[in-house]
Amino acid sequence: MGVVILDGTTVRSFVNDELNFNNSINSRFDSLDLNNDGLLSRSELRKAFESLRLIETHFGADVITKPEQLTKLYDSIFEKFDCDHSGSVDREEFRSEMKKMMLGIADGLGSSPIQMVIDDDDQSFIKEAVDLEESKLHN
Ligand SMILES: [Ca+2]
Repeated sequence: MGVVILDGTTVRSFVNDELNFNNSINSRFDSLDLNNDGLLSRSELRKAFESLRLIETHFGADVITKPEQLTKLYDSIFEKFDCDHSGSVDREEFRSEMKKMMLGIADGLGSSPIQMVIDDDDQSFIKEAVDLEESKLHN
C-alpha cells in the first residue's frame, strides 16, 4: 500500500495516451467478458465496477451504500454504457464511456493535487494512470 499524489493532469494524460489507454481498456474488457461473447452483460459490467472500486470508495475512503441503492446505481451505469440500448455493452461503448468517466474524474480533480492511498494490487484505472506517470518520470 502506498500514498500517491495525483491531479487532473495525471488522469488526463493516461486517457490521452491513446495506445496505452486502448491496451488497458482492451485487456480490461477481455477480462470482464466472462463468457467471451465480445459483449458485456449487465452482470459482467456490475462486476467490473465492483472491481474498479469507483463506486464503493470515493478516492480511497470507503463509502457505505445500501445494496438496493447499489443495484439502482449499477443499473443506471449500465444504461449509460449501453448507448444503443441493445441490452449489452460492446467494446466501443465500453471504451468511450470509460474515457468520458475518466475525463470527468480529471475535471473533478482539477489542478489541485490530492493524496490517495492505493494498494499494490489495486486494479483501478487510477492506479494505472499513476503508474504510467511514474514510468514516464523515470524514463
Ligand atoms: Ca459477455
